[in-house]
Amino acid sequence: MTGRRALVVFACATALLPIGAGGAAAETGYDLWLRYSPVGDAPRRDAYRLAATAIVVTGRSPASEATAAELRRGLTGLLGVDVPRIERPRASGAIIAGTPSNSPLIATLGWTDALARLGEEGYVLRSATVGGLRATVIASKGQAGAMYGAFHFLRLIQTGQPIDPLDIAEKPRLDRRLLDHWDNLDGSIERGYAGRSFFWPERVDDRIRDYARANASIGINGAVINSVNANPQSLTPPLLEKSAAIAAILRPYGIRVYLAANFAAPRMIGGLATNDPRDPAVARWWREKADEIYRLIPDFGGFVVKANSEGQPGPQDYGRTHADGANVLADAVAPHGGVVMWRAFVYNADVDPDRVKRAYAEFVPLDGAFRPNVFVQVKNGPLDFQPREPFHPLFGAMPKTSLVAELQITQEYLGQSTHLVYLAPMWKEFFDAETYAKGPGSPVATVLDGSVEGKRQTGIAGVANTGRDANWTGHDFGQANWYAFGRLAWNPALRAEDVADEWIRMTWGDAPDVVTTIRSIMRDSREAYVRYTMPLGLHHLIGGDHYAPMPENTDPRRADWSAPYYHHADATGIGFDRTRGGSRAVEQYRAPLREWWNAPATTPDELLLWFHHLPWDYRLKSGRTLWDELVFSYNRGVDEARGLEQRWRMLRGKIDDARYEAVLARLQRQSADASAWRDKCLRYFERARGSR
Ligand code: GCV
Repeated sequence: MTGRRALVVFACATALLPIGAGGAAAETGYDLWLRYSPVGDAPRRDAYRLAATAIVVTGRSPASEATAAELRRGLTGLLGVDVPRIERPRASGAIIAGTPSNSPLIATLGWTDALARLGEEGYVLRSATVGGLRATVIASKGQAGAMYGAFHFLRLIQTGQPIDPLDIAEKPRLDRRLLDHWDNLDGSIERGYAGRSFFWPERVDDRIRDYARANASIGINGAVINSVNANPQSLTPPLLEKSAAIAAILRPYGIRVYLAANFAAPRMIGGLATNDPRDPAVARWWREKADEIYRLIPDFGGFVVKANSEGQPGPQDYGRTHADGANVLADAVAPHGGVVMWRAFVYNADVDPDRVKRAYAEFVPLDGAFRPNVFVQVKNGPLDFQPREPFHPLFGAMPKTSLVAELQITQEYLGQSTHLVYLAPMWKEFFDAETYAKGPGSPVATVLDGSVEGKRQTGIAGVANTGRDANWTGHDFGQANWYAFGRLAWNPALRAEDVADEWIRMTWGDAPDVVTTIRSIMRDSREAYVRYTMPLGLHHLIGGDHYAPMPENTDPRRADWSAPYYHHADATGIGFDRTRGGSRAVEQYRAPLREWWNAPATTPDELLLWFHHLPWDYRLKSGRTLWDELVFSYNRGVDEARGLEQRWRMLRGKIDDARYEAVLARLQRQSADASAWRDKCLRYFERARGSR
């Protein structure tokens, strides 16, 4: 990855195209938010140059080398002068980065105890006098923390912040911050919209290092490199060696490899007669497999498992529970410090009357039955990554079990890599949702970070949207969702607008009108998407490849893959009755939510049809009838989609033409799609309404 400036310095032309008509050098998007383009404001740049004259990283480990290289690349690109790496500060303005153990200068500062409190990944960024000279110290107990601090320092310059004086201390709120790649071993990607996998071509792909840099810059520390619909071959020796080669590239950047495991691997690749988790031969097989993996990948993170879900094998095939299944793998990796992330995305082989109740029903009774190194991995909502869902009722309902939240960065149900939808507001809605697990003041974020239930192991996983497309994510704005996921995984309390602001300045430049316009587009995009696709709590009005509107879709394979299963639109009304008079799904939430959501009047409009089947003439808080409100929402969404496109057009000539045109083309398609969604859904519902 090279910034515009770095093109000159490092003579590497991967990311830039010839100058376009707009005057700005065209960009491919490959550099993501690490473009390091020169600071334009001369007085500010001069101040930065005085405060950053040289880099002092004395460590020689691969992690230290990577940190030093990034500082050099970043500072040289941003400041437009060579910022050399030296052994000792000779003048003021040294950037000293490292740990007390690999930097004698940092060791003498007396910060060791304070750094220990911030942990291996926490860091301080502080202006200090070192050997009588003014310097900036980036210090951590661990090498990963020093690297995160270096990226933070670069981000300050990238976003135009002051760097002298500095006194910043940070540590992540969640321990395991993973990207889950649904990458298949044949190089295809399930729900991938940005080209093929860079993990599973024949040879180890060069871009993995740049992927690692990008992840380290936002604090991602784990990657599940194969799909949860796991091919058992991933656990065979040749592919484990390939995983080990990938792990070696990721390791200096503080990223551990995890693998999705197929529960039937003992039979399918081990030649055993059973996969029964209570069978000693099965337990031995998993132990030996774990030992083999750790010989190749000493810092292997662990297994992610999708079991008894969508046709995947699992412990229930043998009359055992999810805890039995998770524990046999957990025991295998425990001696090596590994973990198991056991997914709660389950729904019955026989279709339930209300599919969203299934995970809670299966997992709550198992609270306390999982080994300490098991996480139960729970999607943000109880259905499946819809544009809007209530939070999953398992959050706050398993106090004795470590939970990992699974978010989806790839926009399977949100316009894929064609629609511009900034997902941070949706994730914030999830983090901030009150669970009432311990009364008021127990939002999902406090369940996740362990504070509300006293949990020590924490984590979050995002289903990645990356592929081999030049710009990694297909849509240039898909990058924003990757970025925002990492930043919010580090600290769920960050504001979506602030994260957007950072990303825009680093990715598109800091001209005020560019920042303001893009920020407003991003801010409005998710709600617009909800309005023109599935407003008022509607969900799953879709089928096929999960892109186009299909409210009529009836899937012969399963009723709960159909749209009418969820919307129940007919002459009497529309919506899924999940109240006590209906499926009783409200009972899975704590009081007072279950009371509020049991009655339409106390259910927020955004979730109305998730919880209620209401007559068409039901009157909403707006004073409009339900039908009129639906029409109003769809029309408003269409107008807003057009508004995104119109605002983008104001940026012509202000950003590089290549990315301008690429985004414009997608926004045009998005406007057209928004109208198609409205027209199809309203026509369908109108017919249902009239079928009295
Ligand atoms: C990996 C949804 C997706 C599937 C995905 C599944 C899951 O159903 O459509 O592609 O499979 O979720 O999360 O396991």
